[in-house]
Amino acid sequence: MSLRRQQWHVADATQRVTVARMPLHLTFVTSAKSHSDLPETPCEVAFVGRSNVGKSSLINALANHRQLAKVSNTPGRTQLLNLFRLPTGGTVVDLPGYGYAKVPGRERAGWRAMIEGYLLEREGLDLVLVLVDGEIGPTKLDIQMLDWLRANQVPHTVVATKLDKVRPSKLATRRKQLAAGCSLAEGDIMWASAAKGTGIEAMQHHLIALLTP
Ligand SMILES: Nc1nc2c(ncn2[C@@H]2O[C@H](COP(=O)(O)OP(=O)(O)OP(=O)(O)O)[C@@H](O)[C@H]2O)c(=O)[nH]1
Ligand SMILES: [Mg+2]
Repeated sequence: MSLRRQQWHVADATQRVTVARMPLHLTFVTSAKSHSDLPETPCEVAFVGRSNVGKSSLINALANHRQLAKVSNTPGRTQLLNLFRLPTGGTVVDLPGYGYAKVPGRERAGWRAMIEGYLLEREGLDLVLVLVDGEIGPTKLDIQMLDWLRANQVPHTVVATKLDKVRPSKLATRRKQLAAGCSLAEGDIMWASAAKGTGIEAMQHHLIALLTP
């Protein structure tokens, strides 16, 4: 199956602008406890972030498919490495979230080994998208994750989620604060709302380019 390029017109007061909409035609492949159990990939993008930050929802929005990755109000819903594949062979991995207080210490250590092993050893991993809640900003654990990725030279980009929850009057300040909290420039951060679809097209284009071997 080839990638379908969908087009539609957004009418604007003065002109017609053509916007290319390219959902990621992802299909679920497998869930695994360890990166060593995942199939090989030519190129991969992983989604990492606090539990409940919106990783699975963002994957669904990018795929334009509501139930591809499991979404839940209960934090800790995603507990394995979940791998999805594009028709071109590129893959996306939804990682279990961190920072869920009710998880016992033993399980947290298991999570750490699973995620760190994956991030350090996964062949074909091109980019890690670090999701940070756009309304709340980076938590201590988000900053630890960013520091760890920098220290280990793992390529990553920050995506601020739940843009729809930020009041428009507060947005300019939130953008500045969130970037400063992540020690990044405002322009380095992608903002998105899985709920409203804002920012999704830009991410689709970026990811399709990255995930086409
Ligand atoms: N308002 C709003 N809510 C969102 C958005 N994205 C996700 N949510 C909600 O946030 C909650 C958690 O979403 P998930 O996508 O399951 O979060 P996750 O990061 O995959 O969570 P874990 O699997 O526990 O790590 C759900 O109730 C979603 O409906 C968004 O863009 N806007
Ligand atoms: Mg999830």
